[in-house]
Amino acid sequence: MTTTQVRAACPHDCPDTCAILVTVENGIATEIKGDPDHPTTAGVLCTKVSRYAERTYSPDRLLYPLRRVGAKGEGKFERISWDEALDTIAARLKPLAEERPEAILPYSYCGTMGLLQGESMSSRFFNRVGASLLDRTICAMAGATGYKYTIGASIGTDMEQFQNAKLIVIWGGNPIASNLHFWMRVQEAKRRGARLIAIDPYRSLTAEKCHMHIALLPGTDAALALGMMHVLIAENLIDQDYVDQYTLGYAQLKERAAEWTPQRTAEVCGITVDEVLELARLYGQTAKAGEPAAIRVNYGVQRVRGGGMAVRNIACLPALVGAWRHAAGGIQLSTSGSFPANRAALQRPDLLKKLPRTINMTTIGDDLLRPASAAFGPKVEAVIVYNANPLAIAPDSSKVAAGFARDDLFTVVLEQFQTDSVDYADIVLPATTQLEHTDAHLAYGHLYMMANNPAIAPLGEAKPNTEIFRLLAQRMGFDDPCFVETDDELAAKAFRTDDVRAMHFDWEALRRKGWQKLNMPEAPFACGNFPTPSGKCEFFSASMEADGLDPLPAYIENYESAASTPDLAAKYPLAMISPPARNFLNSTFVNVQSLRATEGEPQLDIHPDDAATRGINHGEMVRIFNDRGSFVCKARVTEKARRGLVVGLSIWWKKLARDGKNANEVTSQRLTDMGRAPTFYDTLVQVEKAL
Ligand SMILES: Nc1nc2c(c(=O)[nH]1)N[C@H]1C(S)=C(S)[C@@H](COP(=O)(O)OP(=O)(O)OC[C@H]3O[C@@H](n4cnc5c(=O)[nH]c(N)nc54)[C@H](O)[C@@H]3O)O[C@H]1N2
Ligand SMILES: Nc1nc2c(c(=O)[nH]1)N[C@H]1C(S)=C(S)[C@@H](COP(=O)(O)OP(=O)(O)OC[C@H]3O[C@@H](n4cnc5c(=O)[nH]c(N)nc54)[C@H](O)[C@@H]3O)O[C@H]1N2
Ligand code: SF4
Ligand SMILES: [Mo]
Repeated sequence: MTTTQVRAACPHDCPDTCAILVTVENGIATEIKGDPDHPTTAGVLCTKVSRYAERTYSPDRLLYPLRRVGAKGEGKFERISWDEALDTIAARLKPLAEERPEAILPYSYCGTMGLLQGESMSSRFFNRVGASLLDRTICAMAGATGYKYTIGASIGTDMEQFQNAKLIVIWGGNPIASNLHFWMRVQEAKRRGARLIAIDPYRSLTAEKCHMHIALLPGTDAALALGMMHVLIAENLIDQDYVDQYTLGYAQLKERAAEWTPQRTAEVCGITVDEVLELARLYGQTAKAGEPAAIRVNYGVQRVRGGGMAVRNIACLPALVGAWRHAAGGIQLSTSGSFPANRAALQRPDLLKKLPRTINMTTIGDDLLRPASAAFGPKVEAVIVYNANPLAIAPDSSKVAAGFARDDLFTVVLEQFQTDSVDYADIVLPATTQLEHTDAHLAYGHLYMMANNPAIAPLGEAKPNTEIFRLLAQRMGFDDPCFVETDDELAAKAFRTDDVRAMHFDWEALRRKGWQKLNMPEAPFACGNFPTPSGKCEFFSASMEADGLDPLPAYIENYESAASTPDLAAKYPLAMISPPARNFLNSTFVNVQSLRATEGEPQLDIHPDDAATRGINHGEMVRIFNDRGSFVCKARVTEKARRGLVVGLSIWWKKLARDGKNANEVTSQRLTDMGRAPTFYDTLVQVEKAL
């Protein structure tokens, strides 16, 4: 018997990007555990990825190319050979590529976060074709844009510093579910005496464990941050020296914040004046005492109309109180901007002969149904889906399904499992999992470059995405040398060694060690040096003004709320949010039996008062609906949901739900104030007993 241990990295869309050790016995992966030496992983994997072997060896894996034999959506397929699959695809794509390449659309997101199996060979392929570009907005673009206007880039407090903070504000995040290794640091901080505050409309697993929980109305975070600024300024809790040296626009900010009295803030946010005061004072006084005050803002705040502005306002706070002076102070939204990934070398945008149109992945529902026009260009005639499950995860799902059901649309899906999206494919190509392919990773919660070595041979006839696009390029007759580069050759280009942060990057060394920290200062903005146009933290942003936005922190109401749309709220009085369930990763893992068993079935948390007025008892089936659609699930009557709020933890596979639907039946395709991103948590609904 031969036993080896292989160094791997978790591929999932999770800020923690864990370092993994895979035990392989006679070619079979028998154990998957966290690397005890990797500082943020610390030997711990979440429940989901501890089951990665169960997922990889699942009898449900797609192992052979398939051709659809039933109707679109029905999910009936027959096995075909790779040659036949590739020839069929090339035959459909070639004439389009010659005549109207923009009729071809890639649809991909972060099924894997790998730099190779994500966007490398695939982007080269679509760039060479001249296909429509995809605006990858579905997750983080609103917040990233608001943060960029203010701070300059997605750079923030190092996860490894948080245990030294004296106050930690967890703002619109549920790290116990979605950022476990950060939560481990928070626990350590708590043991050392730190206070924890959660700002979340829902009493999440995390909010439950904090000292203070502010359950504001969804989409009102921008107002809460303005109210905090008001109190900080009025009570002289700001760091005038930091403000003078390293920020821009304080005088205007002061005027703006003056409008946000604690009374007005409390009213808009649906909380008490005391809560506003206590939050601002705890934050300001911690910083004033020379202690580190840290904010972990997460993407939960930015899935509403004013999501970009909300993150921007929150990102102003650390500069106002000088929290950046400490390595353990400041704020983290994402650390991805610290990584000098060499996307140009991997993706080769120079292969584009001219700049094609861009289609926003958030509005895929409408865009698949759009006819050709001068403004839009050709209708979409072929979609190649990889690393994504649009049928389950995109908003306004009935439109998405109608789009993918089009008989004249040619759909190819590269997948590991028969997801809701696979059911609509004409051709299905089996993809390898992280145990079967090579990859290089950055992270968005820590600062380590990561390597993933293949632990086992590909199962069945599955192939890595890179290899599939190499083969497709060959079939299309693309003879550019970049289409024969191997995965190791790609990985060797993953990071830019001309950037001081990654100058020590060497793929051979990285793949042996598994991980390597970037060269980054401990406290990135202790002395200013913000990567903004002014080099300062921009309370006033000329770039925002140029982009037609309010240049100062502002509050933008939800598209749908009792305050902004009272008529709609009369019909649909409950605000619905659908944040991640702990045992799933977006829609990944929903088909893993043991994890689905833990989640039970799709549920909706509803406040006892809201349940009582509708005659709904705990455990009964309910129907959630609005003008866009409806879905059914089981009611969980609980005070975790504040009055007026319902919470459906997500993202369920539609076909595994009783009525074949999920929460995205009722979400809308409307976009955020900036970043062209989705507004999943800006949704009014009504709930009734299901018959
Ligand atoms: N287990 C697990 N982990 C995951 C994921 C998963 O699906 N499952 N998904 C991954 C991905 S892709 C992402 S983007 C991250 C997402 O993880 P987070 O960034 O943590 O964001 P969300 O999960 O969308 O929401 C987190 C919290 O925000 C709250 N929230 C909703 N609306 C508002 C609001 O208007 N204001 C405030 N203050 N809070 C609000 C929700 O109630 C929820 O408790 O997690 C990643 N990690
Ligand atoms: N209602 C509601 N909707 C949401 C959200 C929400 O909070 N509420 N969250 C949104 C957010 S934050 C995000 S990031 C998106 C996530 O949306 P997606 O990125 O589409 O995420 P998943 O649903 O996990 O689908 C990823 C798919 O990629 C596949 N995959 C994994 N690795 C590979 C590989 O190497 N090759 C190939 N070919 N396939 C692979 C997996 O099997 C999986 O089916 O969903 C969004 N949708
Ligand atoms: S999903 Fe997140 S917490 Fe779980 S193993 Fe992967 S990186 Fe770590
Ligand atoms: Mo996401």
